[in-house]
Amino acid sequence: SAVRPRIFVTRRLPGPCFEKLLEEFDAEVWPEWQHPPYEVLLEKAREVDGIVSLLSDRIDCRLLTEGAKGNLRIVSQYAVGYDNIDVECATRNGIYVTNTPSVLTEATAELTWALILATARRIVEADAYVRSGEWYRSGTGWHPELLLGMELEGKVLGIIGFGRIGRAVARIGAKGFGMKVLYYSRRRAPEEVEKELNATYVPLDTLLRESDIVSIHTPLTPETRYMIGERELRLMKPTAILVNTARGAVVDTNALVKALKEGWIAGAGLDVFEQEPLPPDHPLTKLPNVVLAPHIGSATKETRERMTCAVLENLLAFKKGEVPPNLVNPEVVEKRRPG
Ligand code: 8YV
Repeated sequence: SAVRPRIFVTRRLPGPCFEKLLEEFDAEVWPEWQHPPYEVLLEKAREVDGIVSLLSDRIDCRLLTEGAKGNLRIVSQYAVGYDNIDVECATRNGIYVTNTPSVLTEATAELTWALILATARRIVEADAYVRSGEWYRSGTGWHPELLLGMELEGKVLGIIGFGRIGRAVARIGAKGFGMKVLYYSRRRAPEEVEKELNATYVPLDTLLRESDIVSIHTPLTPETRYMIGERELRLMKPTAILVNTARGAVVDTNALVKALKEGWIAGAGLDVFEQEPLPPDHPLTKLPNVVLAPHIGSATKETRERMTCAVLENLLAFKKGEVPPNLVNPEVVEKRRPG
């Protein structure tokens, strides 16, 4: 087709689908790894038909409204989460918002387990102990109480948010470690799913009281913001571990620091933070019972390449005048109907 829609792409993306994207669209790619300043994004929004965005790009109502006065009709997000986008405002302005679900489910579940295992078995402390020469110099060598952790086999796994990722994490816990799964979610899962995953739907407080591992897999919404605060952390077992690979602001970070310092819980594995990047002097970086990662849940070569293909597929459907496969605001379809 002759018409190549104009798109602004806020970062170069990995994999062969990116080459295809450059062929199919009149694309301008922001050349730096640092996200474009808001003013640049705003200016581009006025000029293009579509934007390819990341979580660090603020797609607010001002930008969407300005864009809609021009030709902006799609925001294709390179992520499953889209809390950086004012979706309701996009809908009002007849703009499609799409994401990249499904392709990153296993990668995120695997990273979740990496954090659970690393926290439970104190892998970061262990690595530092060996590397620093402290083991060599200790004078004790191996001893029966060196770096004792928590066993997972047969323990209780609490999953908050039982969508694709939450269920994948549950499956590994149930099948791999014989864990009993408790979950809390907006909606109850079908009975077959519960049966297959050895999972029981419980109120949030019950989950917090009874779980040995609590893992968060909700999107960030007004309902989930600060869902886990001081009250919730105090309900958890002192031996329990909290893991977050979803969004930092689901947890009240100050309350979490207090919980870890004062021993209300035993440890935490964190891939996401209220403030990203996490400043190096943040209290979380001073705690030995915490394992930290720089938001790498979906960061496998395979997944990141598939995410690029998902972005492309959404844009290609838009180009053909079809409804994109991963539309997050289906209400917009009505709005866009001519006449
Ligand atoms: C992305 C993520 O890497 O998909 C998500 O919601 O958080 C990650 O997969 C990140 O959001 C970059 O856009």
